[in-house]
Amino acid sequence: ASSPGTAAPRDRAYDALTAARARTALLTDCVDDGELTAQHSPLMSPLVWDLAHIPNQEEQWLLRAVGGLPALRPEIDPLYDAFRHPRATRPSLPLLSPAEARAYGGQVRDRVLDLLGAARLAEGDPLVDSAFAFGMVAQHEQQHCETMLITHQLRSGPVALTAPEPPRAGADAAGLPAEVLVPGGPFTMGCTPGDEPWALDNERPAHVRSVDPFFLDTVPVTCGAYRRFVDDGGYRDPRWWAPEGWEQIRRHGIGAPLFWRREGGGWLRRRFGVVEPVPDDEPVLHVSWYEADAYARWAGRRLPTEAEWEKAARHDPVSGRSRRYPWGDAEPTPDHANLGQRHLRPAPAGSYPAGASPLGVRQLVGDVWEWTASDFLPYPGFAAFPYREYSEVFFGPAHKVLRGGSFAVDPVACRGTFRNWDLPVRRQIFAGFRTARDAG
Ligand code: AVJ
Ligand code: FE
Repeated sequence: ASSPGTAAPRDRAYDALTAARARTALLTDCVDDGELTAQHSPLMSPLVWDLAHIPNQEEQWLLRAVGGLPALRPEIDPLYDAFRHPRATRPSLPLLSPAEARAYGGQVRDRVLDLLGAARLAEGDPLVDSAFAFGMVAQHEQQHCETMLITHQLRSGPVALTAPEPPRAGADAAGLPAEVLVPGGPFTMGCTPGDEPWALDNERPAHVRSVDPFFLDTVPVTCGAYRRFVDDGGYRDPRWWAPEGWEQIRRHGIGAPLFWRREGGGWLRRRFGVVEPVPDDEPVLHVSWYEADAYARWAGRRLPTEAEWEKAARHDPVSGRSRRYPWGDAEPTPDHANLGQRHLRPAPAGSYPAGASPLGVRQLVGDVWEWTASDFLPYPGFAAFPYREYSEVFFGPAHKVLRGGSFAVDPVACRGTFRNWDLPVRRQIFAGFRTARDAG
C-alpha cells in the first residue's frame, strides 16, 4: 500500500498501462471473432470497436500529442470517434477485424512504451508532469474494460467469463447500525494535481463545501430490501416516481431491476450467462436513477447529494482533512474494497470492514456505483483538460453523478474524488445506490 507519490510516475504508468492491456485481452480473448464483431445489444458497441478505440485514443494522446509522432493510421480516426457514431450504428462501420485491431493495439503500445522510457516527466507541462497523459490513457482503457464487461453481461450464449466468489461478509455485518450520522459543516471536496496527480479534470479543483448534518445508510441498498419495494407494488404506484421515471417504466413495462425475472413465488436473475436466485444480502444492481429515486421515496428517504457522498467518504473528523479513500490515503488492496473485476459480482452488504470510513460507512468504494441526487456540473474554477469531450460537453441537468466505483472498475479509475455520470434512464451499468435523510 502506498500513496501515489511513493512509486515513481514512470513505473506507476508502466504498471497501469500493462494491467489495463491484460484486462482488455482477458475480456476479448475469451470469445471468438463472431462474438467480437456481433452486436450483443443496441445499447453497446461490438467488442471489436472497443478493441480498436482503446489504442486509437492511446495513439492520439500519447504518440501524437505527447510524442509529436505522425499518425499511424489517420484514416481510422473517424471510425473510432465516439461522438461521430452512436453505439447502435457501429456494427455497420468498416471496422478493423479482430486480428487487425489486436495488431494495431500492439503497434501503438510498443511505441508508447518506448516513449514512456524516454520522456521527461516533469517539465512544467501538465500533460506529462507525473506521467498524467499515460495515467489518463490507462484510466481510459480500464473504463472501456468496464464497458466491455457490461457488453458481456448483456450477451447471451455460453458462459465466457468466470471469477472466484467474493469473500463472505464478516460476523459483524448483521449487527451494523442501519445508518450513520455525518456531521454538518465544511469539508474539502475535489482535489489538486498535488494530492491526486492522475485525477481527471472534473475532479478539480479542490474547494470548500458545506453540508447540513445528515444520516447515510451504512451499506448500499440490498436486493432483499429492494425486493420489498417491488413486492409492495412500488412499480405500480406513481406516488414514488419522478414523472419521467414513471413514463419510462410504463412505456417499457419495467417492474424490477434489469436481468431480474419472477419465478413462482421468488425472483431469479441472470448474471454473466448464469441464472440464479436473487441474493438478498447483496447490494442491488442494474437499477436506473429513477428506480433508485423511487425506492428512496417509498422508504421515506432520499438519495444523498454528491457533496454528502464525498464528505462521508473522505472527511476525517479527527484531522478535519479530506483523504483519498474512506480508509485513508493508501491505495486499495483486496482487503479494502471489491474492485478490478476480481469478482464478477458485488460482495454481501457489510463486507470489507478494513475499507470502512472513520464514521463506519461501508463499501463506499467498490461493489456498486452509487447514484447520487446531483446533476453532473463543473466545480467552481473548473478548466477542461486536456480535452472538452472528456467531461465538459456532458455537464448539465441531463446526467446524474455516480460515485464510488463498482466491482468492475479498476482501482486506477476509482478514488474518493472520482466522478462518473450517466443518463437517469440507464440500467445496464453496474449501478446501485444508498439512501440518506436530513438530521434534526
Ligand atoms: C466516464 C464512464 C461516462 O464510458 O462514456 C470512455 C468514460 N470517456 N471514453 C464513458 C469514457 C471516453 C465515460 N464515463
Ligand atoms: Fe473512450
